[in-house]
Amino acid sequence: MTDTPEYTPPKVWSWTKPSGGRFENINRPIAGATHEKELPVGRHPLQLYSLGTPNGVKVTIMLEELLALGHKGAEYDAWLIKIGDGDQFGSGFVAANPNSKIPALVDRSGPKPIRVFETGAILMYLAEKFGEFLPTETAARAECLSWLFWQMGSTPYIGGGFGHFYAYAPVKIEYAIDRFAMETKRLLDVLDRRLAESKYVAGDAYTIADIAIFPWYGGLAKFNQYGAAEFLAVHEHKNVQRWADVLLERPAVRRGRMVNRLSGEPSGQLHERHDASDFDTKTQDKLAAAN
Ligand SMILES: N[C@@H](CCC(=O)N[C@@H](CS)C(=O)NCC(=O)O)C(=O)O
Repeated sequence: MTDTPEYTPPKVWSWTKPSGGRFENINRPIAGATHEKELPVGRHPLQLYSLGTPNGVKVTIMLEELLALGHKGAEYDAWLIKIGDGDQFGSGFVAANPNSKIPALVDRSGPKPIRVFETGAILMYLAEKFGEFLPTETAARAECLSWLFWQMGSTPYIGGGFGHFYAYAPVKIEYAIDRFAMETKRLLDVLDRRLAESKYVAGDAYTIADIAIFPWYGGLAKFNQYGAAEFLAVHEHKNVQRWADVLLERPAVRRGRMVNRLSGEPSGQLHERHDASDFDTKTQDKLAAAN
């Protein structure tokens, strides 16, 4: 292991200097709003405030899947929350999600708006509201929820652990990268072994477990997330590769990946979605051609 300077933690930690790294401007040790800003509200029953990160994409895939099944009540406005600019600390967003993280969903279909935050909760809420992608039989439901919460619990080790120290931290710390690369490889192996036994994560049916897991593990397997595909040898996880290919065939998965996306091919970026036709007319390539 390479040497890193010794650090002796003080008795009581205090916020004396910026943390460094790619997200230092938004990292802070306190919650709550930093400024007054109402959230916009569109015409659809569901209002989504998000960004096209793996967590954001879980919800847009789910909504596009529900719409593909004909659930008109799943029509949604997807508003862009630029976390790099601190939009998640506006008062309206904090009212929708006191944790100041995208995505946040507000269901305005009933007499009173209902806020839902945390992607596991959002996926369950939508699955139960529309009666889709969450089995009702006891054993199948338990399997689906087990994998859904496996994703929710495991992914911070990938994003906040591996991704942070491999790609974003201001220094490369061998101990931290090894620690989280080990865990990320182990998690990929957990998923790979599961997918050796069944077509989808929770069994024969496509569920919210696949929808939650795909943006993270599919991102590593197929989209060189964190520039780490070679480092993590993701091609070795053959069952994850097979499953990710199957999901990528789904039109709703492809559409969901485009919504609120700010990077990649202009034709794959739909910054905001307010109508199904926006996929044909408002992607960044179309908007540039029209100007
Ligand atoms: N456990 C949360 C995680 C959400 C999350 O980490 N969102 C990130 C983007 S992927 C975020 O909003 N970060 C902004 C910040 O940390 O200030 C969920 O599943 O909804």
